[in-house]
Amino acid sequence: MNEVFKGRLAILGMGYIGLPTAVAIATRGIDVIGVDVNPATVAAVSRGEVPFIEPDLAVGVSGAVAMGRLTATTETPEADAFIIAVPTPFNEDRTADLSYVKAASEQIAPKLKSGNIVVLESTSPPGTTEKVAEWIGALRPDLKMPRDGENGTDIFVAHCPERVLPGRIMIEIVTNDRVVGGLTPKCAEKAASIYRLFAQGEILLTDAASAEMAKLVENAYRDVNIAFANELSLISESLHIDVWEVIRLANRHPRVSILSPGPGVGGHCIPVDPWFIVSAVPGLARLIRTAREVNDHRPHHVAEQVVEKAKKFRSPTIACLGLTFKANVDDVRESPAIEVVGLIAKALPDTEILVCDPYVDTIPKLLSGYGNLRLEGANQAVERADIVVLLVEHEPFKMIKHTRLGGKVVYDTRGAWRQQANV
Ligand code: SAJ
Repeated sequence: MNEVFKGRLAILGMGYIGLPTAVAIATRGIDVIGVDVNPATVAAVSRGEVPFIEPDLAVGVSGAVAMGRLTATTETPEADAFIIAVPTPFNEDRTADLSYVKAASEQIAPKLKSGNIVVLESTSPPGTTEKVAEWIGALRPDLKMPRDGENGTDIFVAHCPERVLPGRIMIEIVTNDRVVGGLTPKCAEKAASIYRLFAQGEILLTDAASAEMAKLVENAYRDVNIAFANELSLISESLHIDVWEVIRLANRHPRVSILSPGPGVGGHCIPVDPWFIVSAVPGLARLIRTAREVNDHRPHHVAEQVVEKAKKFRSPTIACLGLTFKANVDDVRESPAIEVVGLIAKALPDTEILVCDPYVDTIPKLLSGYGNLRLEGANQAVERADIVVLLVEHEPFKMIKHTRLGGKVVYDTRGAWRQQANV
């Protein structure tokens, strides 16, 4: 009981989750081998560099590599434990695309020895951890894989969903509670021994399917709550009431805590994970589906509002502030801000649109087809614009003085400037 892992550990996927996890474990004195299919990522990690921005990660990676505890390779090595931290995007029909998880399981299979631990961290629909064991078992009939109600196994397979918030990953990876769901109780216990190395939060042991579902539920919960705020925004707009004031007041009730409306819900998790629940039980997940639809509609609504405002000008210049999926990160995956900009650019092909983001230095691929878009510094863009649309509340944008917005039409989709003045 309360065993702590010793040995060599391989992590498949050197992305937003795999790399911070590698650092957390390597800095506890364990040899960690990071595996990635992308040679550029492997080269960057081997140099002690991080191919994306996340506070405090760069210093962690360079330290772990300098200590010789973290190495990276494209070839899956032999190890005592394997963590799978690869993406689980969705297919066109919004079912989970498990091809990366399957590929990782099949890469691990030939390297396994009796007593090894395999942990799936990727967010996955219920039943995926069991599939990992099946995929491995199919390639390694010589190994006994864990089965419910059966004693003894050669390989311990478990799910430990990542739960860290981009922008706070290096803090939350240590402080968050961890849910560890095993295919058998012994699998959960073995997998927990890895997280005991660095987790200061509680480690909650359960079965694999409950762990899979708990993770999906966490993100669906947030999605439903953001949808509520977004719906309030629509309702307030039509009633000519300030939604931010309504939320501020309602949130003074001891049991009310409404989230913030915005231009939509982005990132690689919240717009994706609730669909894994919907696709598992389409007839039952009505609220979860509706929340997804409400949030997916937001960029369209925001773009329509901007187009309406533009009609009041003969030849307006529009500044769109923010391209990433949320504030203070450089991640543009599933970014509603990009969708809004694209919709405006399409609807107003003759209008000059200036886009700015301190974390983005080239026009994202999704927007490259629009000739009326230009990347610009925020100061110049605000200066030149007739209409200023705040899409992401990055810190530097929040600092823009309201006096500089005077005389312009301002559309603050995040409510970030309303504390300054009634803009
Ligand atoms: N958003 C709003 N209004 C809000 C809060 C967020 O519009 O009040 C928007 C954001 O701007 C962004 C999107 O929602 O576009 C998602 O941002 P987020 O900060 O809520 O979440 P993520 O995607 O960065 O991280 C989430 C987290 N899940 C929960 O908080 C339940 C994180 O803990 C998970 O580990 C992560 O998903 C994941 O990887 O699953």
